[in-house]
Amino acid sequence: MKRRAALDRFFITTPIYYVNAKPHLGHAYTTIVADSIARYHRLAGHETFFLTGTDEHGDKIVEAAAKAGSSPQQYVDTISEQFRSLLPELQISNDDFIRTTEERHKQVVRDILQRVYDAGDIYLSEYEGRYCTGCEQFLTDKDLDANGLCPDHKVAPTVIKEKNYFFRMSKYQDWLKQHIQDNPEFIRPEHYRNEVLSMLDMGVLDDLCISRPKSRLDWGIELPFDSGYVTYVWFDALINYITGLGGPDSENFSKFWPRANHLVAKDILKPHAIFWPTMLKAAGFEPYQNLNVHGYWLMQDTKMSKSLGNVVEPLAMRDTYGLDAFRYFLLREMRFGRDASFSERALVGRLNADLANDLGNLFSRVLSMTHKYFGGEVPAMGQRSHAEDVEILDLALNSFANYQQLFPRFQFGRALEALWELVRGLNKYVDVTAPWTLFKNGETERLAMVIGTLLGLMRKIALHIWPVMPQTAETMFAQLGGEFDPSAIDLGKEAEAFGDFLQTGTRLAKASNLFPRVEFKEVESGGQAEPRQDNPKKDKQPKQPKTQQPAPEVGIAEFADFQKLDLRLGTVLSAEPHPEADRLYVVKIDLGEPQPRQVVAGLREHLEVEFLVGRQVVVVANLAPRKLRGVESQGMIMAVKDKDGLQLLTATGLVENGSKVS
Ligand code: ME8
Repeated sequence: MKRRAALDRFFITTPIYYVNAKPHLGHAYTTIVADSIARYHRLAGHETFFLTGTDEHGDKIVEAAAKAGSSPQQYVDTISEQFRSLLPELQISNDDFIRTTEERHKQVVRDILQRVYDAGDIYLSEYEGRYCTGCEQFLTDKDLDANGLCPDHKVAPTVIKEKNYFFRMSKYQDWLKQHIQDNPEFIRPEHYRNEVLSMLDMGVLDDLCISRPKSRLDWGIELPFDSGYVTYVWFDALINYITGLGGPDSENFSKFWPRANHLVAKDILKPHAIFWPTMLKAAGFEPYQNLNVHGYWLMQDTKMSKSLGNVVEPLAMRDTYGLDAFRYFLLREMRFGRDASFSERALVGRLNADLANDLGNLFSRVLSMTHKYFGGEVPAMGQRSHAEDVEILDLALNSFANYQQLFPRFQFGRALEALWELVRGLNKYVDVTAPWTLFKNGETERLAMVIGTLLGLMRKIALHIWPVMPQTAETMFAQLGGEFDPSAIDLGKEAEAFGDFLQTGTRLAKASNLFPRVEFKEVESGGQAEPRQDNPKKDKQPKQPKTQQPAPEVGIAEFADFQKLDLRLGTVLSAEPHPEADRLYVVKIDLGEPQPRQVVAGLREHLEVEFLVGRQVVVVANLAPRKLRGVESQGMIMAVKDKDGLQLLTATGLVENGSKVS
């Protein structure tokens, strides 16, 4: 096979994930997006480097290791391996996997710290601030919610006062603002760029505390200029993007850095959009090319996160629905940059509509017709004489052009939609040209034209979906009698020149059902899909969240109706998981009565035990007792929900337990 010369280069990174819990769908999503974009660039002929890895220093890791009863090193080795071993399971084609505890990384961090120190941009000072271990960041008033808690982790930050080293980040504020203004694509999509610009407009950027005294934390990279301190985990972690290329003096760094594309979710916008470019500038490097920011996968309106525990297991999804269907769904369903709710029902819907009906059907019907009418060989095509043949080529030209415009700009949903216009167009083309009638009427030349056009365009569809569904694309290529060799393909040319349809006489494989339909069954706890027939691991099916019921109509409540309600404040004493229902807690509340009240509450997907215990909540105290999955509930905790998740109702200050709401 002839190889193309590399026309361009591309460097894509995922965040390096904290090893304080095992990977979930959120991590899988970012990594699958990075993989798809890396594959796309490889097909486009670009020399591509794809880096992922794990972030292994900091308080958060030390805490998690202590909880697990291991040493930090043992702990990070175990969890990092869980992240690494997930990659082949999801067909991730990364070129390297970086761990921040590796020696190669420690050296690069020290080298860069020294450069910034020598440039005079690091100084020692006393500092007092509020630190959130979950975020591994000091938080300001603006960062906290109305209750003074970290909005992501729902905990009050710890006040810390100590002498530390600081990076003169404020010095680069004007430069950064100018850089963002001059480079509209530097942070994308645009609303995140605007968010960063308004952060920069809000006031003077604080200098960044970049050290931790060893007396408090010694799990980190020692500062090269003071052995009493280790490096702040974010300063250490961001530098992985340079270590992964081989360090600042490596050939790969000079080759790939100008095309560096970071991919992150909005939770880590600030470190990537503000800390990182200013650190690079101070160390004497160019900024990265683009920061690509996506939204959150939500579970019932709450961010899916390891600290909240409301996570979906990527491997369970793969086992139930097949890897490519899962990958396709993630890219098709989330509008890049916006939040999306994860639902297995929607996944099943997509699988059946787009994959089984549209794509799978096209392949199986065209392949079986080729076998029936031409003995399974690609027929010789004559002249294109009919309007519908020209129209379908026009549609194909448009569809591929749109796809190639949108995909590299991270607009995956729209890119796939553009491709599916062609898939659906080809199914229609089959219906309109009716090959079975052409066969019956002996119109062999016309039949060859129709089948040849279909096969040729199906091959092009297969190669365009390879970035998202590599296994499926390779199977399709095999069915079309060829082998998929990404290095021999020039995606740009494929979209314009249609002279390279399948070679006459190529033998095709027998048609097989690429995507069997999946039934979605309503069960008590929501819905569950019947697994694919080829799935050996049925027992791994995850539970589906309950679908939302329509809100009951709200009528007028007379004052007397309201008076019937006995709402009281009480402190949560304990919250235990319900033995029979994984969404419920059995909560004990001090309502100022001789005995604590027992309330069964559906808060488990939203709030942690640590968050609940000690908190004052509003309880409907005169609700008739009832049993929920076998456990008696003597009231109801009041909560409120919006797009950002669920919050508990409480008073603005502490009140005596049992106080009545009026
Ligand atoms: O922040 N929806 O690591 P992390 C979408 N170590 N994506 C999600 C998600 C969700 N609900 N939950 C997690 C860190 N992610 C640092 C990064 S980089 C120099 C250091 C994905 O383990 C998403 O990519 O908390 C998010 O940015 C990342 O996991 C956070 O991973």
